[in-house]
Amino acid sequence: MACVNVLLAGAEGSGKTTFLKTIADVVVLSTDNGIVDTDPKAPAGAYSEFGRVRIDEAVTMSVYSPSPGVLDSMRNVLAGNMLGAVILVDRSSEEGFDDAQRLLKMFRARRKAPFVIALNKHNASDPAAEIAEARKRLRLDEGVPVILVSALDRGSLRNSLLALLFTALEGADTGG
Ligand SMILES: Nc1nc2c(ncn2[C@@H]2O[C@H](COP(=O)(O)OP(=O)(O)OP(=O)(O)O)[C@@H](O)[C@H]2O)c(=O)[nH]1
Ligand SMILES: [Mg+2]
Repeated sequence: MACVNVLLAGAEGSGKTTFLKTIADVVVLSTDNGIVDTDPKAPAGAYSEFGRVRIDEAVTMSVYSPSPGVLDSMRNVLAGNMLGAVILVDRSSEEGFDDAQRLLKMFRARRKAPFVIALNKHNASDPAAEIAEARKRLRLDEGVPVILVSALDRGSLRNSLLALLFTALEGADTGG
């Protein structure tokens, strides 16, 4: 059984906690006061949410979602054995894209780790336009997958994790 680490990053209110609660078998919240059951309302101060997702018989993913303050250190800690990141974007607010842009900048600066964009709270009536707009606004390279998700829909979240897995495997194949 392979277990890979994944970073789930997203601005405040983008849906990280909901994402984890929907897809993970177990979700815990780690704070300075120890590990406690997760709560949808984030506590004050630094914390990290963690969930384990069984993809199939062969692969389990450990998904870490740190609070913004600890994102930087968390990424360093995980850099050695992190598969990549799912960057969750709240599509419904103007700030959602700005926040995502900031995260992307920080992420790209550090390491060429693969990532995918998970577009949450989108308008499902025109998926192609949603994806095209996100690509343009986030200035994404061709190879970066954009997945439309709902943090309440397990299947869509699974798709985003699978997209990251495939992207990382492609990168490994080509040495990139
Ligand atoms: N309808 C709908 N609501 C969502 C979805 N994802 C998140 N929400 C709602 O958006 C709000 C914020 O979601 P959270 O999961 O708490 O977001 P978060 O990223 O953990 O936020 P912080 O912990 O504050 O950074 C909650 O009220 C959720 O119920 C979604 O896919 N669809
Ligand atoms: Mg949260």
